[in-house]
Amino acid sequence: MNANDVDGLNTGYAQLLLEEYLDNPDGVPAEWRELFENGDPELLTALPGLARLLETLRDGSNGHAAATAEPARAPAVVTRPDETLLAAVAAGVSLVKAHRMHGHLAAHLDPLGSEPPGDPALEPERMVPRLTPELQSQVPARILRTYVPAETLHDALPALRGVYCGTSAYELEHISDHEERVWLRQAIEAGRYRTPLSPEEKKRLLARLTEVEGMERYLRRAFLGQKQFSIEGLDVMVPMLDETIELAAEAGAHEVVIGMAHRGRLNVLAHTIGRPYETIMREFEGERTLEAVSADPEGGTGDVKYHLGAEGTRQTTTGPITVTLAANPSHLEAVDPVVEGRTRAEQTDRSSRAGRHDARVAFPILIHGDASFPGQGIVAETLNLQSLAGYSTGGTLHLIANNQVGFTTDPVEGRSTRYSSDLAKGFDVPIVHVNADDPEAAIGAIRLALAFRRLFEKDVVVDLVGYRRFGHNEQDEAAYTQPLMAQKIASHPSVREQFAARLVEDGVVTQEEADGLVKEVEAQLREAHERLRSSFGQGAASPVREGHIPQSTGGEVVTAVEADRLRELNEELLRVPEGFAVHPKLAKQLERRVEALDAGGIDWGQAEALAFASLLCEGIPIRLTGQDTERGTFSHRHIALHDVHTGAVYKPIQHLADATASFEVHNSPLSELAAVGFEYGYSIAAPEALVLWEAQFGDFVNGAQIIVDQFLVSGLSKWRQTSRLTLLLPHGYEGNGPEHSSGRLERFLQLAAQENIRIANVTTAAQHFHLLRRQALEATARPLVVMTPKGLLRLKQAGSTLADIAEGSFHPVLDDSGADRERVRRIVLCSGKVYYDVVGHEARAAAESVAVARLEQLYPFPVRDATALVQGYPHLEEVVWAQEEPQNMGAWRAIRHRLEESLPEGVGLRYVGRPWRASPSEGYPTAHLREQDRIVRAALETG
Ligand SMILES: Cc1ncc(C[n+]2csc(CCOP(=O)(O)OP(=O)(O)O)c2C)c(N)n1
Repeated sequence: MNANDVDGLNTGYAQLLLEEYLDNPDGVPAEWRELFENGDPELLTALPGLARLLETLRDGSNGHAAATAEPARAPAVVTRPDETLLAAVAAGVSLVKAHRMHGHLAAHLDPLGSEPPGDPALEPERMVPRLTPELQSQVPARILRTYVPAETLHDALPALRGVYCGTSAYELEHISDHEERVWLRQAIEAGRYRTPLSPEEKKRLLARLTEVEGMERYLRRAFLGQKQFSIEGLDVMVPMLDETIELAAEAGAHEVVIGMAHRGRLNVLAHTIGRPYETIMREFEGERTLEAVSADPEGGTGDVKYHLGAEGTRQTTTGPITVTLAANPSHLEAVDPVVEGRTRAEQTDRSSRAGRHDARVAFPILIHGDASFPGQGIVAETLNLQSLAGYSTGGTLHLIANNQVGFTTDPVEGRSTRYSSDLAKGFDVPIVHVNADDPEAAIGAIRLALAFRRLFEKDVVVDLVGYRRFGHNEQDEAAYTQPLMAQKIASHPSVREQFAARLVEDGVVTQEEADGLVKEVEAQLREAHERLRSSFGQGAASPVREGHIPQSTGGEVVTAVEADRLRELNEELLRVPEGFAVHPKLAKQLERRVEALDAGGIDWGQAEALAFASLLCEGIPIRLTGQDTERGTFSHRHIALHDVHTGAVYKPIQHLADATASFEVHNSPLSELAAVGFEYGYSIAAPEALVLWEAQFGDFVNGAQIIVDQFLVSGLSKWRQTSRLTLLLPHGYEGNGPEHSSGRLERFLQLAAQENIRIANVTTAAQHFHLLRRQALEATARPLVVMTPKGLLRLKQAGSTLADIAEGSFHPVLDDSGADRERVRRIVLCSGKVYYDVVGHEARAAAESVAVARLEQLYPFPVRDATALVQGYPHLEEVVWAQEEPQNMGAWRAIRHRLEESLPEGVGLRYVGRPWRASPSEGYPTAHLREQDRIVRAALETG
């Protein structure tokens, strides 16, 4: 090592290494060890601070010292005063380090006063040598590399205890990024974000806490026994959100998107979003109101008041900002990825190429429960999205509303780790714990968190430790299960009471002023309630409306695209930059796409790419994600090309000359739940975009069942929230066993009602083309679930011609074009890939009285087309529904009655397929083949 090697390094870095060295001499690179032990005059000239320190050190041993769990005892071989001092320096450094690492163990985080466990590493008396006050006074703080204001170790120690073991605590030493760690240490120890509040700020804070408490108390009195999931015990959350919004706006956000559960939600609705008290009370009064109707669409079910979403505009010192509270189901934490997706959509400019992402524009906040944060896997899945290029939102503020109990479950029953937040440590994010009874510390935590997010664009966790003043809800008695805690809480003054008392004591407000605030808030609430009551019976409340969710979602859309246009797009989709080397085998496959336009045989991948490209030129942005989706699980898509020599990636679809919208495509992490939740969130915030998520195999979509059940299919009915989210679920029986066969079509059909979603299983590339375009272009947005093929992706017969896509349109039903109508007595009706098994079977030729037709759209059931189909055969005797899925799965049970309704008098309906089965398919390929053969023969066999 020479002086040149340290160009750009500063003394700080060298001293950090020295700290490491003192703690563990083998833990630093050999050249630095060499330097610390033997010195290098040139280098020492470059780093004078270090030189001075080394000089002191070289007078003694290597100075290594460590805390010990043993009680203090005299060091064995301390003979010279210098050596003792040297060892004291090392012990001092260890103490600084211990406070950073373990200070949280001695912090006073529990408002209910439980004693922290502490840690021996934090105790100066346990150090070797024993750090007497005299010895401490001889150690200059400057060489301890701490940022607390201090002259010596003696005054640094209480300062460190104040910072790390007070009502705030920090976990940051697990962070792998050195710069982030150093920044956090500096910010925390220098108290950069714990600046004392001004008297004005304190008064405002007291007023806010008074509003928060006042509202909960009023609601409890006025609506005795009704569920409100009171915030009390975590009241300070509302001023923390105020501060967050203020700082987010200052950093350039125009929207804050919040996801939270039941706890404190009504308070957040009123105070953070700004919904008038009346509208909240109206829901308690059970009146159907304008607001209630807007959340309870015609024919929809609506939802309970603590699930409803809301949006408001807040004034900040920087200007107005939109604050959105996402609607969410009871399923705790399920909204997390939805909020992330929503935020990402807000942050994305979708006008060209790959889209432009600017994380400053919107800010996500997730408020978690202390029991649900460690318990629900979706939290980990969501945390894993934070730094992925296709998913990042530039850092989320995670606020754990930690009331130290989950319903009736104590923390020891609910998690295996000390803190509720521990999971987050694995995601390299800082964690700040703060006592909810110290509002100033809580505000300080937010200031630090937001500064960190702004600088590093990463998530931050604030674990707000409070309590729950009452039961889980207002009908529960907390003392049944947490009697001691309940007893403590009963005599524990509220945060408002404590803060008011402090401000009175400090002379910031008078007792009269503090009491006056309480009266004022109560008067406001009473007035709002009276206004509401007097509006009853005066026609202000809307009458109950009977009705239905708009049923006509099948509007006419032109999905065909001119042949010339398609040729141009096809060419552009194959164009790569000069010198870009596509894998030769792949290049050959892609070249076939040129021939296919003339010779036929446009396959799925090509049809899809053309559908996407044409939409981009019509200004429709597209976002496509899924596991390995860029290539496609079945190697059929190849939307991203990789240079075989350089590894460079090029996506021709992002370079179309006439595109006026963006094409985002990302391989997703190996997640279904958060991955689908994210896309759902994205799709509701980007209603103009075609957002698609592809399952690796359709079977895996059940990993996202909560998002499907609670958002995708029911969001419209509950919250009037719908989207164009399109799920591509590879489905079809090809002998790959129980887990690679079924996209669980039956589940989606069971969940389909009131035209909430669309479900299709198409059999040609052209149908896929038209289906996708229709989904993007139709005026009425609805989620679409597509059972996509595997084998058909390249099956010749499933390929299409240029004319099919240039002139055609989407057909919900495909008739048998080769059938002799006079001869046909039976229609075998099927859906999806089994069609090719039927028409390709050796028994097909002999079955002349059989027509084979396809149901391509399963929901909404195409009544008109199905009726026309059967009416087209004058001598029809029966319809056989043939499916490869077991009888309790697939489409049969959901569409049986629909088919019956479409059949003329005297025409029978019969089922052919696998029998009732507990598992979707056979595990053995030969058993599969035998079963497929049996099904097809049964469908075709006549006489
Ligand atoms: C996925 C899921 N499982 C179970 C429940 C039932 N449940 C409702 S609240 C609750 C306790 C939540 O505790 P915590 O996360 O600490 O939030 P708190 O209610 O204490 O604010 C439970 C288990 C639920 N809503 N969601």
